[in-house]
Amino acid sequence: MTMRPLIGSLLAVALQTPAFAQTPVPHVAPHDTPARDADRLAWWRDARFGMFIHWGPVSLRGTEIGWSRGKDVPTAEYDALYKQFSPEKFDADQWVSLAKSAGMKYIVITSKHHDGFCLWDSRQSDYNVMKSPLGRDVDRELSDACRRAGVRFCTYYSILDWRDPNYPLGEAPGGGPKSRPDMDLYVAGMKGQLEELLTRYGPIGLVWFDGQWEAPWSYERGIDLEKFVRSIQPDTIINDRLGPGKAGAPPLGDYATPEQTIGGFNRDRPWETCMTICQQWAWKPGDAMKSLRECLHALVRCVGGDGNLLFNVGPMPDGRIEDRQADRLREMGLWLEKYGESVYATRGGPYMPGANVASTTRGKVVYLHVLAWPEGGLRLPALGARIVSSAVLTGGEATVTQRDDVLLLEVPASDRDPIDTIVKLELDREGFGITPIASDPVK
Ligand code: JFZ
Repeated sequence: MTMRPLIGSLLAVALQTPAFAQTPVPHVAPHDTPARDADRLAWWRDARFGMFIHWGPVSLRGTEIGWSRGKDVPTAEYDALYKQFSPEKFDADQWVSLAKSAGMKYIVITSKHHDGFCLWDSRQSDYNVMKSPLGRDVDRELSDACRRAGVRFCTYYSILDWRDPNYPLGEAPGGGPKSRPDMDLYVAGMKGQLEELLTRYGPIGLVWFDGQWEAPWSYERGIDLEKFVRSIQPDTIINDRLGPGKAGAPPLGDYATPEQTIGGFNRDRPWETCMTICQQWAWKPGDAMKSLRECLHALVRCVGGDGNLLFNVGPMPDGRIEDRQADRLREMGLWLEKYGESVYATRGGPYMPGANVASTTRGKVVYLHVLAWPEGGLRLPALGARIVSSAVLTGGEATVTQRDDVLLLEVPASDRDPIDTIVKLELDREGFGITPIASDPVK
């Protein structure tokens, strides 16, 4: 079963005529004015923290989605898993409730990963969840649950498709080039699927493209895809994985996507680290899971760098998110309930993340996140602003002095939080206006 191209292309194939003239997609500049771009990203910048969900029939095997096809799991076996996919405990409201209790403001689900399986009722391809024993539209239920809860629904979509015969490449030993690929038909089918996702599931917060790196795809195709998405939902945010980069050409999409690593401090190009709470993107029994310290430090270092964190869970084959992952997320949510003012709707800096410190700012407030304490207290380069007052959000007292060009921060050991001591500084000016400062300790 391959993706059915748009009707026009089918007619063209049937009539052996040049591709049937599709309704021209209105030209929409991929990047509007900077103000328009900033407006589109505003909710996302303030949100700072999202849930990534990698799920599909592969959860039945506990191996990696897409990448284990034709490797850990023989291709034919992998592609037949959907016939056993019956996650009877799938409850979208439970997933959304967990995301909210974690303090996550948006959810991105793998509507279609590299293996081509669709988690929605796609008319373009029968290889979809409606043909599995579950027989329910996961994107429908999740998007509705998100809307009920005030969480943004977002979709991951893989440009490559190692299963679809029209996509030239496959990812499997011996699965190499397909016998009769047709990229034009493939792209027509892809646009048909994106049109389904962008017209039937309400406002889409963002489209998280992926699978843009293989030879059949190009920067130019990425530009075309960005225009296509914007022509349907101009307010949808799009990440940078629309296509490979191109020397001398502007980056694609609205933001960069460092993967499994904290992005560098950058206030100009928006960015979001995507990271797994365990090791694997899709569920794996017994997979090593990050400690609360690792999870919170990832979040604080992202926001301190003026970026977002898209944190991934992999639901089990029965549809549940395993308890230990859910518990870790709830621990993060409890921390955010107490200290979220130092994360949400802040910008990174003025101290750039370093070994011991990250910082965020909003208005005339700067939040110092002290993640480790050097001997003798913390000595940072001076802020170049007067400190009107200070308080330790995590409890206790701090002594903050600025002399010459050194800011000295002392908090008694008994008042230091083992994960993150947050010191709130009120300044005499906007923190965002202070030139970013390296936070390496000053002698
Ligand atoms: C991609 C996916 O392949 C991965 O499964 C997951 O969805 C992640 C969020 O995004 O990660 C990649 C992308 C490219 C390579 C490896 C992993 N690569 O080129 O080797």
